[in-house]
Amino acid sequence: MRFASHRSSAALALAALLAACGGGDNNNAGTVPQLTAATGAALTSCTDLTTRAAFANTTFTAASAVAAGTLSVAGNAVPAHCVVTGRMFDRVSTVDGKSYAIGFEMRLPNAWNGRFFYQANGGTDGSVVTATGPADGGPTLTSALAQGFAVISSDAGHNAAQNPTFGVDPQARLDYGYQAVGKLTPMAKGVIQTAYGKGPDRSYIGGCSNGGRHTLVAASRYADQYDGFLAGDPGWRLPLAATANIAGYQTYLSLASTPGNASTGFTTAERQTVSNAVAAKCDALDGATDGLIQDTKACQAAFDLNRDVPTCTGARDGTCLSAAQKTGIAQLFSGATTSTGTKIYSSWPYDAGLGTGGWSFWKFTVPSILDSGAVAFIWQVPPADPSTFNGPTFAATSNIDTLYANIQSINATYTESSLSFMTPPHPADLSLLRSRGAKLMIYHGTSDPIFSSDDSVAYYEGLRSSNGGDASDFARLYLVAGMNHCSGGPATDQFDMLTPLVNWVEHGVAPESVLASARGASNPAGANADVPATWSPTRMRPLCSYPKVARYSGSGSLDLANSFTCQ
Ligand SMILES: [Ca+2]
Repeated sequence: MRFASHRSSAALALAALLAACGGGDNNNAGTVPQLTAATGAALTSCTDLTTRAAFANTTFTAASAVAAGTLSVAGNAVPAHCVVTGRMFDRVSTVDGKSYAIGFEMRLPNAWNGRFFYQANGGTDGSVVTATGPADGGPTLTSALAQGFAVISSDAGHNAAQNPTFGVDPQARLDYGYQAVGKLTPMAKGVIQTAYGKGPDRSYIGGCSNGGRHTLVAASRYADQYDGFLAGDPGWRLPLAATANIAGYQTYLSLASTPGNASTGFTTAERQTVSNAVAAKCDALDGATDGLIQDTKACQAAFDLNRDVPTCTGARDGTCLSAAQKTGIAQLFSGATTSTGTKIYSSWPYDAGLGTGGWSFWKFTVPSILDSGAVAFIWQVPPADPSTFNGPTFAATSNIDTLYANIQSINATYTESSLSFMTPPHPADLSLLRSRGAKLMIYHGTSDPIFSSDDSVAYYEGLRSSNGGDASDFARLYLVAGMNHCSGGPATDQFDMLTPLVNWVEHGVAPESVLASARGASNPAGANADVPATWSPTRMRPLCSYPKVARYSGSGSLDLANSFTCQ
């Protein structure tokens, strides 16, 4: 309700401003303010923080000094820092009788850069991941902690053993959805104040997958708390994505040559055949036949599954698709629907990264082991009975129309639907974020098989249309050609997007492009097995601010970023 009341007052103020200026586009009046840069400070206490830092509903369990080099990121020693652990809002659920708390750790550099980073984690949370603060979704060469940020990481209100049945408790649902971020943020800023003698000058939040979702939810709900938002492959409509993935799983089961094995409904050889057919139509559209389809939008118009992939005349042998496969797979790429034709989630772009193991894992394995439990316990109303639940059976046999209705339901115990607590309210309205001078950067792999880059494009187009057709003064989107879910795929999937975000927020340097590298053999953060052997292991590309795409200049190495320009 706080958000709604703020929004209406902001709208009134904006209307008054527009009237004074003689009109203009909604939300897009005037230039955005420039925020000042953060200044650093030295850590003044550590082991005494458990007693010095006192906050309501908070128990600090330990604080200890961590020597330089104890942690490393991509072989680089993380500088000396202090780690503080604790939990907030200890409670016993009146619904399931179980104990819950919001567990966290904070890592506070001895040499602090004056900034705070909220590390938003993936999956269904439940683990206090080491708070190094990844600077993008995949294996990175740097981290927020190594760059001098004070970082917090949390389990978002339940532990790993409570996954996914924590959803039986309605408050644990809400903490996971958005409230843990709201509860932890002021506490974390208070700890920083105690540890350094001043609070953070600038605050950032970022993560990939569910962490990208947390980030976009925070951009709507907590725009007053953060100056920079870094959302990777965001599952910003996660319950819908999971339901659509279960629908897709059932389609692949119906096409399976081995009953019960969804991966035989669209085999590795068949997926590579489709990838090759897509590349044949689309790779050169960006000027370079280099295995990367940069012009994703043009590709969707150029490629036709039915026309461009051979139809099997006999048995399936990996070089063709059966007529039934073409119908079923084309339907899933255009977006799984209910029985009455309502699109559940999103379309998916055809891309060159469909033949990878990552694609297979998310489409054929995850519905049974992750989507099923999340839908059954965390999102549907009422939740399933943990004593009789079977994930594979749930994924294979649930009626999709029923799931689609149940994730939008409420009752007297579960008073907020999953689409309310999991997704950003009023996603196209970031007027508070923009008017404060805060900035949002989103990246998304075009071969992501669980959250569609089309859905991030839809989110960004919503921002553009509510800002007179241009949101680039406060929000940018970068599509990563070929990248699977947060990393992997035939892609340049290694990049530091946090540094450009800081430069934009604090110095006004608009990030027209971000430099990205392939993770070939010998990469310090670990090699990506999907990098083709024909590429340099350090191939580089500019990731371009949407709607621009990286186009080949016509000369120069296909492995060098400066052979490409954003157009
Ligand atoms: Ca190309």
